[in-house]
Order: sequence, then structure tokens, then C-alpha cells
Amino acid sequence: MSNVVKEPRTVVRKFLARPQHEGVGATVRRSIGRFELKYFDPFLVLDEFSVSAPSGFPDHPHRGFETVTYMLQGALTHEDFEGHKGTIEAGDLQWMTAGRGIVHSEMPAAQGTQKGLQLWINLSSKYKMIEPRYQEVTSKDITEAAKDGIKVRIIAGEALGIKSPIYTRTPTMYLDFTLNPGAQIQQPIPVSWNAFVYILEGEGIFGNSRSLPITAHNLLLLGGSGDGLEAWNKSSKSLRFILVGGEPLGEPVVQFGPFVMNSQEEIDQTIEDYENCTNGFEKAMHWKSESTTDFGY
Ligand code: FJE
Ligand code: FE
Repeated sequence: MSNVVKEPRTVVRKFLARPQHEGVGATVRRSIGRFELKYFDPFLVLDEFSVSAPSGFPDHPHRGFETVTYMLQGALTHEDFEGHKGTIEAGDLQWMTAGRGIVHSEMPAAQGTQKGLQLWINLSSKYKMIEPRYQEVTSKDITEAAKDGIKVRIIAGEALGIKSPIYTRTPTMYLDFTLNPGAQIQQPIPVSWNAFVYILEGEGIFGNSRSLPITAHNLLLLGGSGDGLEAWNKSSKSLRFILVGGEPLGEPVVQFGPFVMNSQEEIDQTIEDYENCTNGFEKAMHWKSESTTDFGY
């Protein structure tokens, strides 16, 4: 393989994401966004979620960032206050730019356990109040490339010379790699970007070929300033992981649950807007999702 990476990044920190309760009866393995790793600029949250009906994430708001939901198993129905509704299944992607405001529900759409990843990407101050936007891609339309025992699904950014059509308001790369036993990769990452790996299945060696293998549900922060990632599957099973990178915003972050702004004043204003249904939350006034169980009392 040609040397596309001159200065490979090393793994500087490792976090095992343990299950915790979120939403209503749902379970998430949270890596970014937990106490020890509150923010990894521009990333606010990475949750590997697991949810079965009737549990889920009923009606809730967002402002000031993007949510990227990538399904691994089962199906999830989302429904928002503008009447936008759809179901995403295993391999499908929803890239939602909440901007000035979205109120929505995210609920199981199938029997059994629905699994996936949800990443929250911060927006720069100049884009926090933009109009909400969705980019939805079904599994068959996600570009895949394969070479030398490597398969990569290109959700955002570029790999093996192929580009994703997803527009990232905050410049972001998001790649889903599967490596057969014996395979290795070299993947460029812009030098100034923050980047991490999250392992979904199997075990892999990252950054240094002599380091110990790392297993599923671990998040690896990749050290700054290198120009790419090197990884190896020296095991006898397949290895699946995501590699995500983003251009840091370098701005102050004030978060109150699902609202992420730059100052406390903006958060206070957001709470007021949400309570009064103003400045982007107008349609929240008389809205309730169809999936919300109405017990009639
Ligand atoms: C949220 C609690 C929440 N991780 N992963 C508080 F659970 C949520 C929330 C989610 C979520 C939804 C999906 Cl589909 C997957 C998730 C948290 O909806 F937004 C706040 N504020
Ligand atoms: Fe949400």
C-alpha cells in the first residue's frame, strides 16, 4: 500500500463507554458528553443507543447543533413539529441540522432492539440560528468502497478516493470501516482536525502496530497534528469501527441539555423561546408527536 499517511496519529486517551439510562427507558453507551469528556471540539455527544418499544426518546427540543443518527440494527421513526416524519433502518443515516430549533420524537419502529449511533456536532456561532435542515440517506445510497480486505462506508468526507454527498456545516469526516482479519488501513485526516475512533465489533490495533488490541465500545482520542490514522486487524474476526474527525470551532460552549449556545444569556433566551414558542419554536405551540401515548387524562 502506498504511504498516504506520513505522520500517523497516536491514541492519547481511551474511554470505555458503559451503559447508562437516557430518554424514557432507553440505554446509551455515552463516550463523548460524559463527565470525564464533556466536549471534544466540535463534538458534544457520542451515544451508542439501544432501545425497544415502548421506550424511546419522546418529544424534545434541540437548538444550536446537529444530530447525526446512524442505524446499526432495527428501525427508528422520527417525527417533528413541522410534520417531517420518516423511518430509518439499519445502515440508514439522518443528518439533522437543528439550527434555531427542532422539536421532535425518536421512537422504535420495529420489534426487538433498535441500535445505532447518535453524534452531536456543534455549530459555529454564525450558524447556530440557521433554518433547520435534514439530509437523509438510505443504506443503498451510502457510498461504499472496498480494497485489500477493507470496506468503508463513506458517511461524510472522503476515503479511498471517493467523496460523500453529505454537506457538513461544521467540516466533518465520518467513516465506517470494516477490516477483514489481516487487513490494515491508512486514512488521511486533516492535520488541524480533532479525530476519534469508536469500535463497534471485534478488536483492532490503532496508531502504533506494537500496541495492544482494543475492543468494542471503546472511544479512542487520536493525538493532534498527525496527518492520518493507521490501524490493523491482527485478529481472526472482522473489525468494525467508525473514524470521525472535525474542524474545531474554538468557541465558548454553554450547554443546557439539548440547547447548545455560546453564552449563558443565549441559553436563557433559548429557554424563554422554547417556553413561549418564539424565534423558531413557533410550531411547538400545539404540537405533540403521534408516537406520544395519550392516556387521555
Ligand atoms: C436528549 C436526553 C436524551 N441520545 N441517542 C436528553 F436522551 C436526549 C436524546 C438522545 C438520543 C436520541 C437518540 Cl434517537 C439516540 C440519543 C440522547 O434524545 F436530546 C436530551 N436532551
Ligand atoms: Fe433528538
